[in-house]
Amino acid sequence: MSLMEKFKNGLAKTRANFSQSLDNLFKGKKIDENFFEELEENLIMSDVGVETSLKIIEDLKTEIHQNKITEPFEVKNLLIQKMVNLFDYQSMEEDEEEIISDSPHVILVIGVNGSGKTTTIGRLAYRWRHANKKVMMVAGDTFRAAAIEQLEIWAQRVGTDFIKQQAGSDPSSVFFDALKAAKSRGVDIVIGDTAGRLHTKVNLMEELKKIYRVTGKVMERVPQEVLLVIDATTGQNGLVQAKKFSEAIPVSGVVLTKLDGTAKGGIVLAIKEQLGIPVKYVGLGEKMEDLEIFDPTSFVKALLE
Ligand SMILES: Nc1nc2c(ncn2[C@@H]2O[C@H](COP(=O)(O)OP(=O)(O)O)[C@@H](O)[C@H]2O)c(=O)[nH]1
Ligand SMILES: [Mg+2]
Repeated sequence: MSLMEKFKNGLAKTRANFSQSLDNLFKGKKIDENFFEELEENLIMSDVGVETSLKIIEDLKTEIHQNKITEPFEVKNLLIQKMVNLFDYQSMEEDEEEIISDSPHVILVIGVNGSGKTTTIGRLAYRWRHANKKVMMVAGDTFRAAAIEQLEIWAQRVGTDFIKQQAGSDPSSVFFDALKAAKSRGVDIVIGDTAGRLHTKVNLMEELKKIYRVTGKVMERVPQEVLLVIDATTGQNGLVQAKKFSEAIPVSGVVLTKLDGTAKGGIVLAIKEQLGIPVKYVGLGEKMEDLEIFDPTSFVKALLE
């Protein structure tokens, strides 16, 4: 199945909501203020976000004027183009290859409870195992015993190394041990879980900073990747929470989970605009294989075409 087909399947709900209402608009008779108002409303309803929607509309107006476009159906391709252009980055397919020459490659996974961190770690590990990489998972969410057990089950399923300590222990000490072990065992990729309890608690943010520092010390460089996991179904609210995390440590990419469960896939565009962080992976279902590299063109086309 092509990436676009996978996106189409996973985005069934969003597509039903988003593209159908837009399609009606594009079948209309003329491009007037009403047309733009409806388009704006549709974008905002789809969680694209107010600012981002306004920016898209403004750009569209300019281009429609410049290109003397008069038929609503012609706006559709223009809109697709605008949306793709919002992501001024390449998908990370190539980056993923580079990782191989750079081991142990450390990936920290952060975000609020329930966003899908542990599931994402399991799926990332699964991807890497398929590429014949030696993977280690680190049980850095020491706040709850259940979190450690949940990750251990993933480690067994996927077949990775697994480093844990008792519940309640200092997460940076778990990372310290894990990273030392990763170096001596020749691990290619270390994927670390972290706690996600109440993002407003200062000590959680301090904890993340400490993990970041400890990694720097043991590896003599900061983590190559800090992935912030956001639950797409929480919409604009999820974005506000995510901002707090990205203030604590530098985030290199977003993993947007549960896109299959929301009718508002536009959140992908809002993330880039509001957080300025590239979306690197998206979760499109509950299975082990349902984590995909995010590719802007396939994504936007799957959404609208
Ligand atoms: N439908 C769907 N469910 C997901 C996805 N990613 C995670 N989940 C579910 O979200 C719930 C919370 O995930 P978990 O990894 O435990 O979140 P954590 O608290 O951040 O570690 C679990 O029931 C997962 O199965 C996804 O992409 N799609
Ligand atoms: Mg978890």
